[in-house]
Amino acid sequence: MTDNDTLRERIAGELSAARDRTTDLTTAVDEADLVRQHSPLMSPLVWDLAHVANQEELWLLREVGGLTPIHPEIDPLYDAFEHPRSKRPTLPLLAPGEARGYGHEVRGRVMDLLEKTRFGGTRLTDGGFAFGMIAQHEQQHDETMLATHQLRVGPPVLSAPPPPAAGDAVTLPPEVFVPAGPFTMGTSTEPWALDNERPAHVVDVPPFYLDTTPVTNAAYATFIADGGYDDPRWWTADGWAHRQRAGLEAPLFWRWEGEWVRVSFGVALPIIPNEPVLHVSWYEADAYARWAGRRLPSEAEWEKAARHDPVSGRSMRYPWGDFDPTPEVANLGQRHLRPALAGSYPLGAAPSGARQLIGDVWEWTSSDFLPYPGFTAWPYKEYSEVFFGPGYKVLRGGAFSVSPVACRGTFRNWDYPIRRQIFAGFRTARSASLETA
Ligand code: AVJ
Ligand code: FE
Repeated sequence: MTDNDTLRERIAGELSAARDRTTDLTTAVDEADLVRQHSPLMSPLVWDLAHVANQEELWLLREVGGLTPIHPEIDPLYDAFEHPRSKRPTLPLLAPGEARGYGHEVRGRVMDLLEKTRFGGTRLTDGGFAFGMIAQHEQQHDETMLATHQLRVGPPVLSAPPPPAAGDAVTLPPEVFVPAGPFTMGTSTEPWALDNERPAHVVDVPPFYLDTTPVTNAAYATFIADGGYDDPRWWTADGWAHRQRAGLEAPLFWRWEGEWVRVSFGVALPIIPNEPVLHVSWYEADAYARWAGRRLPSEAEWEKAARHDPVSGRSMRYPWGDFDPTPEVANLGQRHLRPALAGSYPLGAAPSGARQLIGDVWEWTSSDFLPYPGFTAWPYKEYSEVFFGPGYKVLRGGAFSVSPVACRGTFRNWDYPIRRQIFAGFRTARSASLETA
C-alpha cells in the first residue's frame, strides 16, 4: 500500500467512526426530542446533525473538490455565527429525515472525492488536513450533542459500561514536581493539529507542583462543606458576582438529599467519592484552588507536565509517548459515560508522574485563550481567531466524551468561565520558586 492509500483508509475510518457516533446520539431519542431545545445553552440535536453535513459540504466538496453547492440556500441556517444557539429552534431547519438525507448525500460524494484525492497538492489536502479537520469537527459536535443529552430531562436513553476500576489515588503522592526549564509548546508537525495549536515554540516554565490526578468529588464536597460557596475570600470579584447572581451552591447536576447525588444521563446516584469532579465552571475551579491554598495551572504548565520528556528534552504527542490513544492509556471516545476513578490509567501516566492528563475530564487552566507567537488563522478565522481574548479560558486534555481524533497533547479547548454543561473538571498547582509564588 502506498502512503496515500494508508492515509485514505485512516480518513475513511475516522469519518465513518464520527458518523456512527452521530447516528447513535441522534437515534437514541425520538423525532420530537431531536427538534426540541433541551436547554437554551444548546442547539436542538437536529441542528447539529445538519450543521456537520453542511461544514463537510463546504470544506470537502466545495473547497477541496471544487463542486457546486448542493443546497446553498441552507448555508445561513447552519452558520454558527448567524444565529445564537438559543434562537436556533425558531429557524426553518431541515426536518430530521431531511437532515439525515443531506448528511448521507454529502458523505457519499465525499467518499468519491476521497478516492480521487492526491494528498499534498494544496495546503488543504496536505496530510489530509481538511478531511481530518472535518472528522474532528463532527466529533466535536458529537461531544456537544452528548452535553445536550446530559441536560435532557427524561428516562435514560444512553448507556455504557463503567470505566475500569483501577483508581489508586490514595497510594499515589498527591502532587508531582516539574523542574524549571524550557520546553516546546504547541506543534508545527502534527498534520491534523488545528491553527490555535501552532506553531511549536519554546516556553521557559518556572518550577511547579501539580496535582497527580484531577480533583475528586470527595475533595470538592469538603470545599462545599467548609462553606467555600459562602466565602468571597476564595472567589475573584467576577466569580463572586456570578456565584451570587446564578445562586451556585454545588456543581451542575448535583443535588442534596441528605448526601450529594449526581444526575448522570438521566440516572441519579450518590456521588462516587474518588471520581474526578465534573461540571464545574472556571469560577468554581478557581475558588476551590484558592481555598486549597493553591491555584489553577497555566496552560504552559499543563502542557509541560503532559508532554515534556526530561530524558530526551523533547515534547511528546501524549503523556505516555507518541502512539495514538488506546483504551489502556486513556478514557476517551465515549466508551464510558463518566470519568474513571482518580489514579486510573497508570499506563497513561506522564514522565512527571501525573495521571489522567488526557481523557476523563477537561481541565480548566488559569490561561486566557490567546494565539501563540507566530499564529496565523487557518483555514478560517472563525475556528479560533475570533475567540482570542480575555473572555475565554482554556481547557486541556479532553474528557471521556472526546474522540481520540479530536484530542492531543497540544489540543486547546476554550469556553466562558461561567460554563458548566461541558465535561469539565480541573486539577490544582502551586509554584515551587519563591519569586513566582
Ligand atoms: C473548540 C469546542 C470551542 O464547539 O464551539 C465546533 C468547536 N468549532 N464547530 C465549539 C467547534 C466549530 C468549538 N470548541
Ligand atoms: Fe461547528
